[in-house]
Amino acid sequence: MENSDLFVCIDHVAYVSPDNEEAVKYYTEVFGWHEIHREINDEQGVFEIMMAPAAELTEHMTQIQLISPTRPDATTAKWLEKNRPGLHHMAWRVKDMEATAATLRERGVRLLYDEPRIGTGGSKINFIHPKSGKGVLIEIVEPGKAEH
Ligand code: V0V
Ligand code: CO
Repeated sequence: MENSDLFVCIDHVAYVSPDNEEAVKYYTEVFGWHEIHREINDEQGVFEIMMAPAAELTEHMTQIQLISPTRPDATTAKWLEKNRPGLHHMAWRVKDMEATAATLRERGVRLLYDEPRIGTGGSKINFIHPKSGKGVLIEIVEPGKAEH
C-alpha cells in the first residue's frame, strides 16, 4: 500500500477519566464543545461520548472521545490505577482497515488484535501497541457507514 493511502486524518483523541458526566459538562460549558454521540461498548468496557468543535460533523473533523471505564477489569480502569485522568490514545482514520493493517504488519508493527473489533458507531478498530507506537497507544479506525 502507498504511504499516502494508509491514513486519512486524526479521527479522535481520547481523554479517560472516572466520571464522564463531569467531563462532558466541563467540555460543553467551559470549552464549548458539542456532544454528538454517546454509547456503551461492552466488549471494550467503556462509556464513551464523542465531542466535536461544531454541532455538525464535517469530513475529516477530529473529535474528542471522552471515556470512562464501565467495569473494574476494563483496560481503561487498569490504566486509571496507574495514571491520572488524561490523554489515553489517538485514533488515525483509515479507508481500508485490512489493507492498512497488512501493510503495518509487513513493516513489523505490533497490532493488538488479529481481526478488527467493533468501535464507535459500528466502526472497525484495532490498536498499535505502545511499544510499536513510540510510547503512544494508537488506534486505527475505519468509520462505520453512518459516519464520514
Ligand atoms: C499502557 N501503556 C501505555 C498505555 N497503556 N502507553 C501509552 N498509552 C497508553 N494508553 C504502556 C504502559 O506504560 C507499559 O509500558 C506497557 O504499555 C504495558 O502496560 P500495562 O499497564 O501492563 O497494560 P497492559 O499491557 O495490560 O495493556 C496495555 C494495552 C491495553 C495497550 C495492551 O490498554 C489495551 O489492550 N488497549 C486497547 C484497548 C483499549 O485501550 N480500549 C479502550 C478504548 P512499560 O511500563 O512496559 O514501558 S476503546 C475505544 O477507543 C473505542 C471503542 C473507539 O474508539 O471506538
Ligand atoms: Co478510541
